[in-house]
Amino acid sequence: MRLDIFTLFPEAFEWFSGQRHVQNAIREGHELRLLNYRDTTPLGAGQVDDAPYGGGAGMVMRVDVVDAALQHAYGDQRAGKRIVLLTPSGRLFDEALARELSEEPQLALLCGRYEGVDERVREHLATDAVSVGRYVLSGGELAAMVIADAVIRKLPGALGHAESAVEESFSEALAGGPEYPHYTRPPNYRGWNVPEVLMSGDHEGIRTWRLERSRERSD
Ligand code: 6GU
Repeated sequence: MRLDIFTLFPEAFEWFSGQRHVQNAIREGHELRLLNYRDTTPLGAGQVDDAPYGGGAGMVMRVDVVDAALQHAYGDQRAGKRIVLLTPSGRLFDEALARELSEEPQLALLCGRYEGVDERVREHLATDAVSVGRYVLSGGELAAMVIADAVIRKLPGALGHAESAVEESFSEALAGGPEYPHYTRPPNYRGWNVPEVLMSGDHEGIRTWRLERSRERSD
């Protein structure tokens, strides 16, 4: 996959880019690019926003600035690329959408800032509008990291062998449900005990217990 994140704050992604699974994915041939709208703005002095028509507080990201960034990255080869605008009013992100996006050869995440992004970006430039929850963040960067993380985990080779096997068995054995609870040593801490069955060596019993706990959590 080529994953492009368009943002005014590429430095916000430094920690994220260094994560093990991200580095693994890059080693496997996937690409992660951070593109700063300011580097390709057609306006003078690095301008990217403007006052809203109709008045009101705050500034709005300009459609020509976003279009220029896409043009710089893709030229006229935009057809068929998944271009996702991050916005609190978008479709709620979930595991199914993470899976779907992970299967795209090309994925662009458009981060907005300020009061918002000119609506014509959503209407004419983006293929999708996605939100990571029903609350308002100050910009799309944290949302982009949430989405990029969930998507990159699904790329072949991103997780170590052990992790990916575990991940697979979760989704199969648990029918897409949430994880079961985990415990490690000590078996008794301040009177808080690890469930007996997990230390019993009864593999069938453990499997059943985990499945039940996972089911309880999806209610
Ligand atoms: Cl994608 N962006 C912003 N700014 N806030 C959000 C969001 C996105 N998803 C939930 N809140």
